Formats: sequence, structure tokens, C-alpha cells
Amino acid sequence: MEIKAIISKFNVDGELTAEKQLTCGNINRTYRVTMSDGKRYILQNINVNVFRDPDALMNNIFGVCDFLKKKLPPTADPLRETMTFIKTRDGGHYFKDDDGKYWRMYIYIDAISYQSIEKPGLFYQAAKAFGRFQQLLSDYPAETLAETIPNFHNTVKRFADFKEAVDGCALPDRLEEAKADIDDLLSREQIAHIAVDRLADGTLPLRVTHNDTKLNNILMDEDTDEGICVIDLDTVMPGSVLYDFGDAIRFGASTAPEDEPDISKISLDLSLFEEFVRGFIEGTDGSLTKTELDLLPEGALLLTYEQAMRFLGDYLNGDTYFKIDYDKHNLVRGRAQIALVKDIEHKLGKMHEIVNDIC
Ligand code: GN1
Ligand code: MG
Repeated sequence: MEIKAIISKFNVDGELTAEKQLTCGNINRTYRVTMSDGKRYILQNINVNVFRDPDALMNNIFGVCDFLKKKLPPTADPLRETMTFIKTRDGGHYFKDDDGKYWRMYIYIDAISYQSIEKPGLFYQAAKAFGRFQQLLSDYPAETLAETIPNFHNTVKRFADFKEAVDGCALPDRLEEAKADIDDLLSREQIAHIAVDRLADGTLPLRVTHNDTKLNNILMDEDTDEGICVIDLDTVMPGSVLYDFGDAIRFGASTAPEDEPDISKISLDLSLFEEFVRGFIEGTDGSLTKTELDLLPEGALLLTYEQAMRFLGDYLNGDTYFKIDYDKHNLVRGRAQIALVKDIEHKLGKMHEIVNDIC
């Protein structure tokens, strides 16, 4: 269906005057649209291959956004500091078109999202905002949240899935090509247990977490560099703080992008790590337990390891999950994550010192 026709189903005024497809994001297809009254929105096609229950997904999102809006201080601008989703003309949370595609729409926020730390202090600001986001949701009624992707960060399950991708791989060339990388991952099975076992025995508390805390999932103010709005709420679910901390480090504190083909360029930048720890501890405002603080470095290792299994597993499965830009994209991504895992392993001692000093 045409963008114009889809927009007409949502409760917005005016005519479509411009549309632009945005290329970031590995899962959903996203457009920025401008209406004749000058207002701008994001229109997004939900990937139901990944999010199999769009009703539950959108209920979560409307619930979380309403909750966050109520929590903002009176001085805050709710249209800028939280996401505002637009209902359809008949009151629905999304629109399903004739081709069976699911669409949602929200108000565009004029701010910047970064793919890498382009200036000093940015990562600190991002950390503060992610920490604060989690803090704001700390009394969200978790039982009302659907698990939009079951076992999303269940790394023990991810390990089993990865093994299955290896054992059942129908692409012998890919299997052969990735042999050394597969061994790297299979030999590190113990990493997969870091959070899962401790959540199970209660050593780590279950919290409402974002679960996809890449740097580009936060909008920063162009002038002040402050993190103003956390976006991409698709995976807000009960989880561990290690997931949010770890994924942010994996993506933001690496010296190269997550799909860097030259692995000699990939390492963990300890000063960025330190910056993030500072901001995150400030943002979570005393709410983290001693065990959580002690395990922050392992969180970075865990999430990087998980992402390596996910990318490489997808390569072995024939690229069915992540959008790719070229044939070996998932292999390159997997290898980049493995390189980062190895570097983090070497730096764990230093990372612990940094956390201890800041605490
Ligand atoms: C996906 O949607 P996006 O691009 O922010 C993925 C994350 C991965 C990330 C890797 C629902 O995130 O889990 O960490 O790609 N989201 C989902 O770039 O699988
Ligand atoms: Mg996402």
C-alpha cells in the first residue's frame, strides 16, 4: 500500500508532503513523513517475523509511553522527552494494510542519534539517559508487560540455538568458512551462564529493562548533547541491568562499528567504558545492588558474546533475521563481535578496577 494511503488511516491532520526512508535499524522499515501543516512523524513497518504478536507489542509500547509521560517533571516537554504514538482513526494502536503489513506512527523528535561517539562527553550523557530510563521504569507493573520476543537475552537458550544453527546448517560452504569462529564461540559456553543462572537463583534482580541500548537508540540534543529521549521500545521487557549496560558498552565503547571488516581496528576503549560507568551509575541513582555493580564488566562480555552468536548463527541459517547489506555481512558482524569478546576478556581486570574506583 502507498505511504499516503497508510497515513490517512492515522489520526493526523493534513496531506503528506514529503517522505524519506531512514536506513538505520536492522529489523523494522522506517520512514520520516512530513505533513502539509509542517508536522513530522515516523511511520514504521513492524517486522512481524521478529515481533510475532503486534497487539502485545503495541500494548507494551503504549503502556510504557503513558507511564513515562506521567513520571516526567512538570518542566519537561513530554512530546520531546518521550515517544508519542498516534492512534488510528478508529482508535487502534497500529494499522494492518491490505498486504498484511503492520504499521505504526509516532511524532518525530528533532534531535540527533549517533552511530559512534563523535565527541567527548557524549557517551556519559547517553549512559545517564539509559540509566535514568531504567530508573523511571523501576516501578512499572512488570506483570502487565508481554515478552515481545521470548527468551530475548536468555543466553543459555541463545547458545543452544547457536549450536542448532551449527549442527543443522544446510550451507556447507558457510559452515566451513566460519569453522574457527564457531569454535571460538562454542569453547566459551560458560559466558552464557553469567546472568541466566544468577537471575534464576535470585542473586541478580529481575527489572524492567530496555534490552536494546545501542547508542543510536537514544536521541541527543543537538546543542547541549544531553540524552533527551530513549527510543526503540520494542524490547522493553523484564530483564537484567547487565543487559542494558552490556549492550550499550558492546556497541558504544568499541573502537569500531559492529560490522567492521578489519578486526585489527576493534577493541574496547577503556576511557569510554569509564565514561559510561559514571553516567550509568548516576542515572540509575543508587538503585543498583552490589552484585549488579560487581558484574557490570561481565555484562559487557555477555552481551557481546550473545551478539556474536546471533550474527554468526544468522549467517549459518542463511540470513533470515537481520537485514544485510551484502552477502557476508552477518559473518563480518559475527567476527567483529568475537574480536571484541576477546579484547574484553583481556581487559576484565581493568574494567573491574574502573567500576570499583567509581563506586
Ligand atoms: C537489532 O532494531 P535494532 O537495529 O536497534 C536487534 C538487537 C541487536 C541489534 C544489533 C529486536 O536492533 O537485538 O542487538 O539489531 N533487535 C532485535 O545491531 O532483534
Ligand atoms: Mg530495535
